[in-house]
Amino acid sequence: MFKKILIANRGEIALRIIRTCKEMGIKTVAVYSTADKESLHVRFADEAVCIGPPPSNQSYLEIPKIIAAAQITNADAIHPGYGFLAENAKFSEICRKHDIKFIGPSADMINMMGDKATAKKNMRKAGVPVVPGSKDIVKSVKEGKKLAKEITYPIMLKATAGGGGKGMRIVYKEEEFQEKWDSAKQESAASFGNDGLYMEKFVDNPHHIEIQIVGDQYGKAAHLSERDCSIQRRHQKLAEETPSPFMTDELRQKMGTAAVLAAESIKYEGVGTVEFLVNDKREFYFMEMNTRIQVEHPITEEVINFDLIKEQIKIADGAKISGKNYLPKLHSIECRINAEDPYNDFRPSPGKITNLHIPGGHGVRVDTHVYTGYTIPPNYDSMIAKLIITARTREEALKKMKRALDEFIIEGVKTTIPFHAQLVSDQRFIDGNYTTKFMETFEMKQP
Ligand code: MV4
Repeated sequence: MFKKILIANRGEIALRIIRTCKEMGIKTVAVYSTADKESLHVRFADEAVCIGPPPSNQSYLEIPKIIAAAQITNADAIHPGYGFLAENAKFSEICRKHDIKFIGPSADMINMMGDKATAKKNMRKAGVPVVPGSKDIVKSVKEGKKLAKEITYPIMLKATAGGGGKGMRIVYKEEEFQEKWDSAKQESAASFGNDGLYMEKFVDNPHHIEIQIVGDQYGKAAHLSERDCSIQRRHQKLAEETPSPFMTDELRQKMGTAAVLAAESIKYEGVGTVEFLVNDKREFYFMEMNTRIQVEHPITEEVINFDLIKEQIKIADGAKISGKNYLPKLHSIECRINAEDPYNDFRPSPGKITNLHIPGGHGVRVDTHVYTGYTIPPNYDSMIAKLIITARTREEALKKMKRALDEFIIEGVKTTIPFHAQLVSDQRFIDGNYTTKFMETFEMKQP
């Protein structure tokens, strides 16, 4: 087993990884920018190395500095967390070349899943349901128009190097094909340095349901059931839950099997998430595969009583997985608490937390790195805490979530707590009757 793991990340996920490492008797190394000098991940790691000034591209994204930090502290593995370098194939490869175990997939695996058209081709070959569309990148407008006619409009153009909605366009009729093609290519080239586009039949009003999978180095994979991530705003997840209120036992069995098939077909190693679009007829289609631990992993941990970070570290160290699939025994909901103002278009609100009270009680978990007196730097993602509520039923979980949100005190900055309090009081949400379109018609009631 690893003796010392460097966590190439910050915030709540760095703390989350340090916690599991401590329980496993593994030493930890934190890396931090000067903006994070007073962060808890620095405080609770066994060692800490300053890797530069606040901007991410001069600190948390600086591969040479992170490798150097691992070398001077003699770390034998690096955990990338999520975001930053978690899905950076070059980083995975450079770790391998320096004989430092990257706790995540190989560079080839990251590249394969990072190229969306290639990922889809592999999934289709493996027999995983995919949205009807182009077999690969669309080479010209002429080819695109011909294919669009076959699969019928509306269609979606998507950036192969994309994800998270960038470089994506819906084309409703042939007349607008050229203009949508040009703008998707332009945005994709600007965002990813790659303007390759593929095409899919547009799935209207979909649910975003993802399946957690684990795979070991011996080609075995298993699933840990679903997370419904449909509550999103501008492709940012706001809240997630498991089980999905839209799920049925039959659909879970089919999606779980498809996700395991996806993982085993590419010999996926580590923890990963297979994202699906699900339409109102409960037909599901492969969307993307994420090769990292995700922000929302705690709700899965809570309903199957499992430490996913521990599993990830053990797999990286060569452990075999049991191969057992896990079904949810409880209900868990996560609200992402961001330092943003929900009454002002969710604009970021960094600054000093002058007073903090964290809710507690049965079934309440808060994953956070903030504390009273902590100053939220403006340089990074605005998420400051995850409030995870677990109960026997969805109804109980919703009541407990409302109570916990009302008890959650964060003063000195604006937060999205009032948004979540209104979300869990919204009849459509309470009825479990929502899709990815929910936020388009959600209005914050003024205080
Ligand atoms: C789609 C789609 C409808 N039809 N593909 C959004 C980002 C990326 N994950 C893929 N996305 C979508 N792909 C087809 N063929 C609708 C979306 C989509 C979406 C998907 C999941 C969660 C939120 C979303 C918000 C807008 C669009």
